[in-house]
This record gives sequence, structure tokens and C-alpha cells, in this order.
Amino acid sequence: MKRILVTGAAGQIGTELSARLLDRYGPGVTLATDIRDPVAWARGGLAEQLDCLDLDALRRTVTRLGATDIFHLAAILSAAAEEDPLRAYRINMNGLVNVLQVAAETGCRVFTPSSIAAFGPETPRDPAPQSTLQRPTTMYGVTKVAGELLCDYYHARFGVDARGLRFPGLVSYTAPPGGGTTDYAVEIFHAAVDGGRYVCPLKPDTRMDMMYMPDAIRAIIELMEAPATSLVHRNAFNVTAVHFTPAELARAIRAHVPGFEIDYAPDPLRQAIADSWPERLDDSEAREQWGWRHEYELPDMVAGMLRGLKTRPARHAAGPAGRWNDAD
Ligand code: VAH
Repeated sequence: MKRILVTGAAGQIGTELSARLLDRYGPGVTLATDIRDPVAWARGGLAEQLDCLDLDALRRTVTRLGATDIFHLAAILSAAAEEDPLRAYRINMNGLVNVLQVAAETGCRVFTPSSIAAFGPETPRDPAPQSTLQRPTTMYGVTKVAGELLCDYYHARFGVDARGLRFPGLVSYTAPPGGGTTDYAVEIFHAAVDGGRYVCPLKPDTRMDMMYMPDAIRAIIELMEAPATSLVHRNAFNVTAVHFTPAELARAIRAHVPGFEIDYAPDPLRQAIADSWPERLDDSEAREQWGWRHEYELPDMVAGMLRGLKTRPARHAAGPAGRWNDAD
């Protein structure tokens, strides 16, 4: 019987993935965890506080749950990582190695996201191939490349079925942005709905790959449900959907919010990070090896984001955060 542990469940991916896993596999299968108290973030389903840097606590939770799969999302994103590189290294690397070590001991499969940030200025920019030079110039990017190599090691040395995706910027409305360079593509929608004016921290022509969160959640689930035998790259598939600049995004929003205004005040840190990343990913290997196809184009994403922000449901049904216990 499938038993899923999610770490980082209060984050941008974690909130939507936990809800989707609950819908797809039913109650009692997924335990959502985060360093923060679930009172602050849980929206139905089983939820607990867990610090994935605590190897013994992680081991106890995986054993108590009888976990078969660990979706490890706890991480510090690119811009926040540059504010405190040592903390980002410790969380991103020690958290992942703990998850992989427990997976090696228990036979769990592992999903953990990599990122376009795993590439650097020397990587071919348009498109970045699946297999290419990876010399990122950010601490976040260093931890993403090292994370890919750790997953390779635990697969080769201990047989851990570790899988992952190199995501572009992810756009969603259910959780606040998490300190990433691509946060502008989320913040701009809040500004459009709240007041109709946004000051963008990136230059108007900064072109980046992006993906609407429903595509990203489906990609994670489809990858984890794909037969292992079909996966060559397994834990670092390039996946992408759309790519645009802030100016193009503002224009698409203005089609729904007439008079929406955008100014540009480039933040040197975020601009330097964005400029170090490829403009576009080649995701043909994901399309061939496990049938990846994106579904949301820019107009669909813009309409979905504006609709979602305007009609955001109150927090999910009262469903108090349940704890996993031996009775389950
Ligand atoms: C970040 N949203 O901006 C993340 C992502 C490709 C960017 O990894 O750090």
C-alpha cells in the first residue's frame, strides 16, 4: 500500500502537491510535514511538524508511516539562499542527504526537484540541453547540481529509486512566493488583482522559462508513476512549458486588467541570478522517456491565476490537521 511522506509541505509546491496527492490517492495515504507547525498551514489531510535536518526524527516518521515514497520539497530558494548561503547549503544538502539515507535504509522511493538554476552562464542558453555543462554561480544552483549527483550516487550505490525534475519558475496562487528569483511572476498577479500597479525587480526583457503549477504537479505525479525501466535521466529531467519576459507577462495581464501598470526597478541580486540561467530548457528527453506534455500556455496561465486569486477559497475545509498514528 502506497504511503507518502511530503517534506516542505507548506511551501509553494508542497501546498498544491499535498492537496493533489490527497485527491488522487485518498485520505490516510499522504502525511504532509513541514518545519512550521501545521496549525499555520495544514488544510485537511494528515499533517505534522517535521525537521528533515533531524535524521532520527525523519527515520522515526518514515518508519511509523511505513512510507513507500518521500516527496522531498524542503529547500531554500535562489534569492533567499544568497542572503544566507551557509544556511541554504545546510538545509538544501543535509535535508536531502538525510532523506536519501533513510530511503536507502527503508527502500522508499524519492522525488526531489532540481531546477533550471542547476545551470550557469557557461551552459548553452537557448535551449539548455538535457546533458550539458553545469557550473551554476549561486548557492541554490550549487545545491541543485550537488543534489542531482547525490541522487545519482544513492541510486547507483544503494539502489534508491530517486527521481527529479529540473523545474523552471513556477507560477501559482495558493501559497506565497518563497524567496525565488522568479517570484515576480507570482507577485505581479497579486498586484494586478489588488491595485493594478507593479514594480518589477527584473528588467522588462528578462526572458525565463516558466510553468503554471498545475502542470508542475502533474509532471511530478506522472514521473513518479512512470515505470523505472523507461527512465534514463531519472532524477534531473529538464521540463518546461512557457517562456516569457516581464513585459510580455504584463501585456498578457493587461488583456484582463485594462490599465494595469508596471514599472521596473531591477534588483541587482535577482537580475544577476536570472541572467546566469538559460533562457529555455530542452525537455525532449522527458517528452520521450515518460510522455511529458505541458498543457498551460501563457494565456491559460494568466486567466487561471487571475481567476484563482479573485475566487481563492477560504482555507480548505476545517479538517483539523490529523496526526499519523499506529491506528491508521
Ligand atoms: C527560484 N522559483 O526562483 C525558484 C526556481 C527556476 C527558479 O528554482 O529560486
